[in-house]
Amino acid sequence: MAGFSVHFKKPVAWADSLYIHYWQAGPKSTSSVWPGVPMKPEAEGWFVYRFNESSARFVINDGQGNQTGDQSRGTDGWLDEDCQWHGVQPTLKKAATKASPPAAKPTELAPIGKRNDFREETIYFLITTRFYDGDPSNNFFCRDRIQFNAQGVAIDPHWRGDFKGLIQRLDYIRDLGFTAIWITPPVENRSGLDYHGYHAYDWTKIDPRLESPDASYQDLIAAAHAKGIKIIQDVVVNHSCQYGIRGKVHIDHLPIKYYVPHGSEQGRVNHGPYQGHLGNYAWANRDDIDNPVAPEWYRERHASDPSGIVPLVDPKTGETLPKPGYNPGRFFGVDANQLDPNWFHQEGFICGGDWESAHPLQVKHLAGDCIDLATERQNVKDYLIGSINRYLDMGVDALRIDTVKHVERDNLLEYVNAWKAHKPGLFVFGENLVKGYGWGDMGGGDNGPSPIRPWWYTRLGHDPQNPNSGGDSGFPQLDFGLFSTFRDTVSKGTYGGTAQVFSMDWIYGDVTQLVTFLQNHDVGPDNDFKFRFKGEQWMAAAAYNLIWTVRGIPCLYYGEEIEFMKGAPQDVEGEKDTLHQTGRAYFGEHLSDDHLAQTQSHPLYRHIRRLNQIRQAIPALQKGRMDRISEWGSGMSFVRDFALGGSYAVVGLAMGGDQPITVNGVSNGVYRDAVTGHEVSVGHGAISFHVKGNSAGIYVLDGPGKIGEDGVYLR
Ligand SMILES: [Ca+2]
Ligand SMILES: [Ca+2]
Repeated sequence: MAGFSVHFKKPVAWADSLYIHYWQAGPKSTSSVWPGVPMKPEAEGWFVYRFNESSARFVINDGQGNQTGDQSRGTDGWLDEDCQWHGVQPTLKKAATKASPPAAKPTELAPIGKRNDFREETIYFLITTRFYDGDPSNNFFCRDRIQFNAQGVAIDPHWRGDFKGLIQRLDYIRDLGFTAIWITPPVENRSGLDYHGYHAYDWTKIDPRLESPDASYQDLIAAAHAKGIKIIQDVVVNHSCQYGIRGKVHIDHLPIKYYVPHGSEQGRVNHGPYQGHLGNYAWANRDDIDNPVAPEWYRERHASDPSGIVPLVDPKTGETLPKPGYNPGRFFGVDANQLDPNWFHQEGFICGGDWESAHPLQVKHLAGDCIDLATERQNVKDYLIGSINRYLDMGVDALRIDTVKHVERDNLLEYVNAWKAHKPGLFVFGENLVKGYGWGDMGGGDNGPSPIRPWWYTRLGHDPQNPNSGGDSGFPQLDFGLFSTFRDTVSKGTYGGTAQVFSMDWIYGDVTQLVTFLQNHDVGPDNDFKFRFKGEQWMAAAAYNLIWTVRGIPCLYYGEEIEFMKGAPQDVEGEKDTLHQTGRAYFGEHLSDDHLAQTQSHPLYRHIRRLNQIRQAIPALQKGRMDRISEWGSGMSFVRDFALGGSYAVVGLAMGGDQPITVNGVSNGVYRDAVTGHEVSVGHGAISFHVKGNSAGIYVLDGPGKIGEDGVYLR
């Protein structure tokens, strides 16, 4: 009889119904529609589906975010919880053979499919290429900013960390207590400096410099889900790279392999790994643009003349190449007057005065390698929305949208809402970078108008002076307002001024969904807003106490837990800087088997780990409204009240020295401090307690008592 049966042992954390989504099934290559067809339950947690075809490719999923990697099969088989195939049904595993969790047990997590409110998560943000290298064979230098050692050998490839390395260090992130990972855009990029992913060339493909044969994007998603970790994909809607979009639109350039600087000749300049040319050094024909919609002459040269020496006539000027000193703009620049209007805006590049004005900010090109897409056109929407839908189908749990203020709000919400419609319950947040409170027309010394400010994107109204003219848009933002105040508060060893920012919380659609942070790959809380946190360690600890207890979803930037590259510029500054001098340096050495224990013993690592444990256990810290806020520089207190979830906590924070805390007007009952375990009975609406310097008091009504172990700061 034709056909075969697929049996699958459902992991305990998965939902109770399973589906099998298949494609390339049998000679007619039939496929199912996501999430596929239901599987039939068998005994002892097994499920079965019988194919009538001779073979098929498929994934098994629970329709709620858990799924296997891609499978291929043509005979009966049993796939166990570890995704190992067996020809006959394997006997039950003994519990003892399961891998044991690292040192201290991470907080018990509900299965991903049951975690439908993103406020329950905390986020670890990393630049995939700079985190951990699991496969040196996919390493790749960018064309710019190459670091050479004393012998003149290129070292520290920009594309270095990868999915394989990230999979190998998921336990590290989980041990630190994070339940979601925000990764930089994984789609294929093209630029002289594209290791971070923000110069997309093909949204439909994962960049091959991130993947390995046994560590695809799908493998990463599956491995993260198996550990209860959600994946947040970073998405750029606003712009493409300067070469256009593969298969859709080409931007006119000369092949870079014909570029010869003034005073030199072809092959003579030391370009390190790009010696003799400036294209893709790993490809025999040494040119990185393989766009099928490029003109015939370009494609012909892409496939021939590897060294760039056969004379080529520039079709635009009639000049013959290679020619030393010939206009670098023809190789590295973009002619804004020649762009295809079906795909790109036609109003040139952003200049000085445009930064605080909505229209130019939203239709002009951000930079030479960020070309502004015509995001209001249907073909652009279809392409971008459809491309990202595929990753949502693969199991991506949330999206982070880049350069939000460069796309008009209602236009951007079309994208956000389309993705949410495709995957109901999807969490999507945005990056609207502002240095300052960012209240726009609502005051606060802001030079810019509301329609380019974070709060505007969290709302639906159209009155820039009345946030309540519209409800919640469902598109929360990174909290740059709170971040900006850190320059004058925690960076100076005080909470003084923090209450000011919370007094305007009402302008946001839902302030509890903002994503809060101390720093990220672009900014830090210092006078110039551009360095990794420079302050004392205790200041950072006090900052995390604040971020983990006030409203919002905490997000940590990779390495903060060990003060990695403390004080370094977040990005390259001078003409000659390379990544190892910046906050984007490679982190992997701290994650090697030899150094892991040392990394995990850092006081801030222990501190953040405990804050995650505490927040994880107290719903009021995740979702409660903030009330009774009081702040006096060296201390701060407030209530977090999550009435719907029956969770209520009084928080006191102390910076520098010890602080006595008293909060009036609180609920009566027995409170227990999650930090010290200290118990207080309140009968007349006032609670008083003592907090040690740089620690926190987190007094939870009917609380569970002390959570985690004391450290240098929380004690
Ligand atoms: Ca690698
Ligand atoms: Ca734009």
